[in-house]
Amino acid sequence: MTVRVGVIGAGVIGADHIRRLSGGLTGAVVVAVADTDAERAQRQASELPGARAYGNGQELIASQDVDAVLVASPGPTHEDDVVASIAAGKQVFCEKPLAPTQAACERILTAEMACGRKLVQVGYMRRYDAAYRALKSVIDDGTIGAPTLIHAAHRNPSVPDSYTASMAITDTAVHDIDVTRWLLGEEIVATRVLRPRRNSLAATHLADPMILLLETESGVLADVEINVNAGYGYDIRGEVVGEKGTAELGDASLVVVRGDGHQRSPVPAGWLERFSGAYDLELSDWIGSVAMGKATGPSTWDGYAISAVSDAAIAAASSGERVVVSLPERPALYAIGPLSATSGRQRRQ
Ligand code: ISE
Repeated sequence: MTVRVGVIGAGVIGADHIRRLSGGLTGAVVVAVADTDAERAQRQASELPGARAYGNGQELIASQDVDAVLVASPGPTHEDDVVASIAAGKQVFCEKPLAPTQAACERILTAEMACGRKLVQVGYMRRYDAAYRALKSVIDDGTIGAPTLIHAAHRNPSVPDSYTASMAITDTAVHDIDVTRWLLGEEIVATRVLRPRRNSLAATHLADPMILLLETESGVLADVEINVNAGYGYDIRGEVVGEKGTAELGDASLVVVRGDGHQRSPVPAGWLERFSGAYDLELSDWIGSVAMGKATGPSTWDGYAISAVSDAAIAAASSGERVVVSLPERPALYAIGPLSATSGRQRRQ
């Protein structure tokens, strides 16, 4: 079966997903492109044999020519298109965040639970990254013993002028929130935001960098540097400290150059470069899940649980206090199955 995909949002990540689905990946064809910028939608569609441009996502979702939907529009617009895809009974890949607030994610969760089957995969691609999978494997096999601490850094070289202060949490830190939950197989119960001296090179409306503290069910503490004006490159760090040892993400560069008394290795320029392999694998996984008729990977529950933490982190950033995360029990529809590379480990006893 070749999955006929409709893509909503032809911006940077949407165009990259179209390129992947139309180029190297097998099993899918992009037959429709929607964007609020009609010219951009038309330009993308014109480069895809037989594809059609749409002015909005709702028409694309309703099209009989579309088997599955990929939502890559800005986060605040995700909810309507994901809910419409669920109502149409179509599997949908939604770029992160599922939605920028817990309330919006709850409406998606309610719609999918009413439908009675999982149709949504959320684009938390780090679960498909080879380095993060190797890190998770070391934790899961007990090599370092029970985790106690995580030290992480999420550094962007810069961000566009459209990047708002809250996006440091709802658009950037959400990856670290998800990967902490996934690596440890448990939820985050409280958070705090610490602010160092502000980076004078950051845009005046951004309080950058920050330290996001995440406290998990079993008491693990994760400290995450969120730094979106690092300048030198796109640098993702992660070290898990266990009772018997530590495990750390390896260096992202593939080469070390030595000469004239120095050695140097390149730092990725951005997230598309650093996580290229992960994007391929997550989309390939999604296409396979559509062909099988069963959504896998990061679910609506993951998107909802992450939004609960990001809402709490936004409150913590404002108050400077520790904020408890408000999260109900995980519904049966989203029970964690056997250990898998993307669903997370059984809850830590
Ligand atoms: C962007 O939307 C991403 O998802 C990147 O992975 C993240 O590093 C960046 O900060 C976000 O703006």
